[in-house]
Amino acid sequence: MPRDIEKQEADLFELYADDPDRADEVVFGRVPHDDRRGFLRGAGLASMGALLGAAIPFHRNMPAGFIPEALAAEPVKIEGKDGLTILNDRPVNAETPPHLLDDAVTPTARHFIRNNGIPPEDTDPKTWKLKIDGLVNSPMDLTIDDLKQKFEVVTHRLTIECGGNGRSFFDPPARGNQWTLGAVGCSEWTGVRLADVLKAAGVKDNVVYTAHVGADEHLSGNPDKLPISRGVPIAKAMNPYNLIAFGMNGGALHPMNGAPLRLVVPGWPGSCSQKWLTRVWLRDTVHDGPKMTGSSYRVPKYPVAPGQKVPKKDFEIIEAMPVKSLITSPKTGLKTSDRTLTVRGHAWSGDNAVSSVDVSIDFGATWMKADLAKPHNPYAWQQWSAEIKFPMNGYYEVWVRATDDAGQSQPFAIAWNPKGYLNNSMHRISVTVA
Ligand SMILES: Nc1nc2c(c(=O)[nH]1)N[C@H]1C(S)=C(S)[C@@H](COP(=O)(O)O)O[C@H]1N2
Ligand SMILES: [Mo]
Repeated sequence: MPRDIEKQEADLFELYADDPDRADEVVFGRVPHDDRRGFLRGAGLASMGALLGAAIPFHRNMPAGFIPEALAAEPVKIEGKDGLTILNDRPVNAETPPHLLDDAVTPTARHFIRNNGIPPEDTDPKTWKLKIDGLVNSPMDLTIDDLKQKFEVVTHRLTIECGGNGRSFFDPPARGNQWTLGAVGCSEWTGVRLADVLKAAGVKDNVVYTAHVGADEHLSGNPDKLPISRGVPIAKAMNPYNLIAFGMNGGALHPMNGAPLRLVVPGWPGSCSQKWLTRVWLRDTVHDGPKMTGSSYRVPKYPVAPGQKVPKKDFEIIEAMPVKSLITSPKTGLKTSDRTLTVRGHAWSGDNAVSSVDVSIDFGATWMKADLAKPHNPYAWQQWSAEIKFPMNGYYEVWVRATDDAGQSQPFAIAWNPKGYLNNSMHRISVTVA
């Protein structure tokens, strides 16, 4: 058994959450390159027992590959969410199909969910506390009312994209949530500027990095473990578009999107935007909390071939997200008798703005410019549209490619990396004209 799997065995709960197939393999001992699974015995039986919290008297009657009801995914309906595709229910992870992301401002019901742990139960905004500490002149303990009274309240449209969006297209595959296209959204967030709060606390000269802490629980239930705690270099933290947000689209934050308080650090991997925020800690070193080190939210410093093994020391932390675009209308698979078609969607690029969007209906041989709107504010995704004329009936693909103001454009092929991050290859849809 490879060593990394052995290590994972220690935390089967996490493995079931992260990669049910692999967990299944560990427990049932599937024969490699074979769909038959072994019987539940030995280490597999012990692991399953540990997972269920009890011995299994009739385990001999359990069919091979059987997932006990206690672990089986129940049909999930997430209150206040609509049309999302659920990738995992412990922890909850759900993405939005592209055609449901058509609005310039992503409705709360359509904003994706990426959870690494179990959201807190007590989320009363009246008693919620945020601590600002570490290398500051005056550490602060703030309620949400304090934030509203002491600092300017602002509203911005801010794009949040998970670093692993697009992972499902990796070949060889990468472990983790198999996001397709919809781990991205641009809601309208209301809050106070992180920079204003940090300035009020007095940032010491030797601060290098922030460290973000939330109130969600580690999947193991161990209260001493955080599911995730990431941070950003202090220069990025002071960007005026980072918000400590208590409002989403004119209402409250959705419980799965961090209610009652979260960070929104747009342009960088969504993981920087700590939900259920309880603490921002300033440090004189690059933060080393859970999911900051190893290969989490890190990519090789140099291009690697698909499947290539990369030593951990050659990974670097992902900073700005790459230029990307989506076709949100029509939905892929359109059958139409009309030779004229309007296609539209959004485009965004990390810390940059998008300067042009092009579409192709001939597999990239020729491109035409789409109309592109300016961002509503920095870090808001930009709307584009194009009117296409198909020369004759038949099967077409519409491809879209955005270019940002730094001259960076989207590739067709995926720049493969071991954990499946930063897939900004072009989005395409199929259209049949008949
Ligand atoms: N406390 C906490 N904050 C978190 C996470 C989490 O698991 N716990 N997930 C992060 C990741 S990986 C992403 S992509 C974004 C997703 O934000 P959303 O769920 O509101 O869409 O939240 C980030 N903030
Ligand atoms: Mo993420």
